[in-house]
This record gives sequence, structure tokens and C-alpha cells, in this order.
Amino acid sequence: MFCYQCQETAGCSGCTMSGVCGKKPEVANLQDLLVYVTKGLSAVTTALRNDGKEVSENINHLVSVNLFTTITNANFDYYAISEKIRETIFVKEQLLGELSEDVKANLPEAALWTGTEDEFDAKAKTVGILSTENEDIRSLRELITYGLKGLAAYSKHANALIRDNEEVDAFLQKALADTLDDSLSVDDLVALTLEAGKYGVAGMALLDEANTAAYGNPEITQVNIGVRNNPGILISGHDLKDLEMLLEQTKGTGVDVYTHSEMLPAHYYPFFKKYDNFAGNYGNAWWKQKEEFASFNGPILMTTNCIVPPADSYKDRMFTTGACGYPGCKHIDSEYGQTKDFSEIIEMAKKCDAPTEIETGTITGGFAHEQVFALADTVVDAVKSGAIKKFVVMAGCDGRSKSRSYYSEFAQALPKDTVILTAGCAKYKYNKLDLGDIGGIPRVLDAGQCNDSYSLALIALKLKEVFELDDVNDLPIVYNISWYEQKAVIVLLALLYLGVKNIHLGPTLPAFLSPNVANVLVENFGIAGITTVEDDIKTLIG
Ligand code: FS2
Ligand code: SF4
Repeated sequence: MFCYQCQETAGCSGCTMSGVCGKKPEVANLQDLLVYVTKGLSAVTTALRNDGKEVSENINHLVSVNLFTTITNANFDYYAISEKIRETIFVKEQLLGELSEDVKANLPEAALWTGTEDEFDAKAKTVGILSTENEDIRSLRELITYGLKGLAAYSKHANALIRDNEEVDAFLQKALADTLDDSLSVDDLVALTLEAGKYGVAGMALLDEANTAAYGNPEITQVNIGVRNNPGILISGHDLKDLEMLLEQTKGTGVDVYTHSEMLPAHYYPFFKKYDNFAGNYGNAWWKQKEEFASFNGPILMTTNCIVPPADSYKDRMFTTGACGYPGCKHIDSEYGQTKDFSEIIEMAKKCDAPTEIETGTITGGFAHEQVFALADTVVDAVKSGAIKKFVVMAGCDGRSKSRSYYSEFAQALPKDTVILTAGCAKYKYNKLDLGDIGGIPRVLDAGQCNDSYSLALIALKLKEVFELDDVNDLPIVYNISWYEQKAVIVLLALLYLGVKNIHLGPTLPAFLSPNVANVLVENFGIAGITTVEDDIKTLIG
């Protein structure tokens, strides 16, 4: 195996024996094959579109789910991945029949390869990351592929709410196919990387529209972090449609529902407030789940990443749905638009003890675009009066490396006239610290999940308009972003597309950036790593 797609990759260079995330070599290899056949399918769908033919939503969904399946900590299930490869080859074979022999002759090998299950392992070993020899081409192909994985994840959530964007899907598949094209130069791939950022904005806008149309605009909300006496179900991940189905099915059963990690922002949506059994948020970011899932006592539903390989003490209480999976954990699913049957989880919950309390109090969030726009006058006045000197975007991911304590320390060391804008599970490094407020505006404004970084971009663009500036970089906003997995890659590419410069990215720069590709990002966009809290405060705040 060779995998270097996430921030925790072994030795900051690549996992080769087994994943730091817990991914076994045979699963890592099979994920490479799933990416390969999905790229092959995408070359076929791109050829069909070029030929004026339509590609069905089902196929677009298959491409997105396949990519999502290979995101860090999403799916560890060899047989589920193998099944997706089989399905993808089957669909691709059917579509190939719609293309002329001339067009087929120009397709890449991935589009034409077919094999049975007994051939998957051997083939997988030949199609991994290292099969691209030139390190800059490899770096750009992987940077693009990881961005597309993030885009696919956001599309998949929108698809669950019956929202599709054919333009986004067509780009995603064309760009996947382009990563197989040996005729593309480094410059071509750099241009494709930036184009991916443009579609990253479109993908996040699609999901934002889907979420807010279904559940209303997030509003300032205090979320309870203690527990009640009823048995509970803990729901983690990002899929709000899954939460809606779970809340509907648990109504009146005596079972409470708690959010975990990236599901916390669901509390900010008006729609979910009508459920009396929507009890609060339990725990912290994904990487603490071993202790927190054990003390929760009830069943856990993982709707997406990030899964930590479960301990035996709660493995039989952990369920998966959607793109994620773990061997030995029951997977519950349905077709798009159909209801998932969570009755088994609810029945299990009834027999479990109530959660053990691990903390008490509340946390405040809900500062997505409409809520911040509603406060625009107060915010603008605070900037004009000098009460707020700077906004610091600290969106992104949390993770288990000790070096990430930097982000808690950085948040605490910021001058009192700065406001943190956050989104994603990165927030858990500082959302329980008492950082106070500035004239009633909390110093940590949480917009929501990682995809809600879109809100932060809209807020920046709104401030640019209000202050009549030509360049978003002239705003008093600085960026100190933490990353872990591939959704952060599409968020980063989206920010670059919007013209944001001088983003600091940590705790380490991606291992998949070759020195030359890293230089392109440094020279054109001023991307930098992090150093010490003291020095970075000086650099960013002055
Ligand atoms: Fe956090 Fe994991 Fe949100 Fe990532 S819970 S690192 O999936 O996308 O953020
Ligand atoms: Fe290693 Fe990250 Fe890949 Fe897991 S996802 S195998 S930790 S690089």
C-alpha cells in the first residue's frame, strides 16, 4: 500500500505498512482500485457527454459515493469496497456499448479494464499513487483527486436532499478523467487544480442551498453538552438527512438523540428544534471517539467519516450508513429519496443505559451567512470603531496529533479585539474555552460543518462589499486553517479560487505536495505553514 492523502500520514510522507488511520493494506489497495475504475467510468461518461449524450443522475451518484468511500476514515470494509468496484465495472461496460469504436480506441486503459473479484487484489497493486512516476504530475493528480473527493462528499449530501447539479458532476468526472491523461502538462494540471476550486464553491453552494431549503437558515443557538436520563442514540458525521430520519423515527419512543463531532451544527437549524428528544451534543471531535463512544452507553450511527476503528466494548453498538462502513458493524441504507429503517438501532437503544455525563454546560453556534448578515450593522460598527481589529478564520479539521494543541494556544493567545470565524471539527480546539465577547459578539463564531466554510467565504465577500474594497485580501481577515482529510482540500482550493491569499495551513503541509507544486502555491498564493504561536500571532495579527 501507499497512501499519503491525509495530514496524519506516517512520518509526514506516506503510510506503507498500514494506515495510521487503521486502514489495512488490502483495504488501501482496493480503495486505489475503486478510484481507478471510477476514473475509468468518468472517462466514459465524459466521452458520452462530449458526444451529446445524457448521463443519468444514478451514475453521477455512483461516482460521488465511490470517491466519498475512499476519503480518510470513511470506509474500512473490504467487501463493501469490492462490491462497489464490481458495480462500477458493470455500469461502465454497459455505457461503453453506447460509444463508437473510434471513441473507445482513444479511451484510457482504466476505462477499458475489466476484471473479476479474484483479479482485484493483483490489479489494485498496479494502479496506486506511485504508478505515476513524475513526482510533480503525481502530486498534481493527487491534489486534484483529493479535492474531487471532497467535492464528491458535499455533492453526495446534497443528493441525499434530492439536489443535483449536472454541471458540477460533469466537471468532477471530466477532471477525474483528466488525471489519467498523460498528455497533460504540469501547467495544464495547475489550471485544472484552480478550476476544481471554482467547482468547489459551486458544490458547497449546492449543499448550502439544499440544507437551508430543507432545514432553514442556521441561527444563534446554545447547545447543551450535558446529558439527560433517557437512553440515547449518538449520531456522528455530516449527513443531515440521516439525522432527520432518525429524529422522525425516535419521536415518542423515550429515546433521546445526541449529536457528535461534525453533527453538532444540526442544532443550529430551526427545523430540528421541534424534536423534544433532540437532547444535545455529546463529546468532541472525531478522534476522541474511543473513550466517548464507550461512555455514551447507547448505539452510535456513523453517517460519514471520521470513523476510528472501534473498540470491542462498543463495536456491536456502532452502525454505519451511506458511504461509510466498518467490518463487523451493521450497515443500514436505502435508495436515494427512500427512508432508511433505523428501528434496529432504536430497539437497541431502549435496552441501553443512559449516557454517562462527561461534561456540562452549553456551547454557542449558528453563525452561518444569514445570521451574520442579520448582525452586519453591529459587526461593521465594531470594525469601524476599532472594537474588532481582525477576524481570524480558523476553519478546518481537528486531529489527534499533539502538535494540534497549537490551535488551542493560538486561540487563547489572540488579542481580545480579534474574532475567530470557524467551521468544521477544528472548532473543538477552542469552542469550549471562555474567550468572551466583543460588545455582545462572541469571539468564536461557528458557522457549522466543514462545508459551511462556504458561509465564511460569503461573509468575507459581504464585508468586502460593505467596506467598498476591490480585493478580498484588503479586509482585516487572516487565515490560519487546520486540515486533516480531503474535504479540507476542496475548501482550500475554493478559497484560492475566490482569490484569498496568504493562507496559513497546518499543522503540517500536505505530504502529497512535491517541492515544485508547493512552490507554485507559495509563489502564487502566499500559502505558508505554521511556526510557533508567538511568531504566528506576530505575522498574522501584527
Ligand atoms: Fe472532521 Fe472528519 Fe468535516 Fe472532516 S469529522 S476531519 O470528516 O470533514 O471535518
Ligand atoms: Fe495513512 Fe491517512 Fe492514508 Fe490513512 S488516509 S492510510 S492515515 S495517509
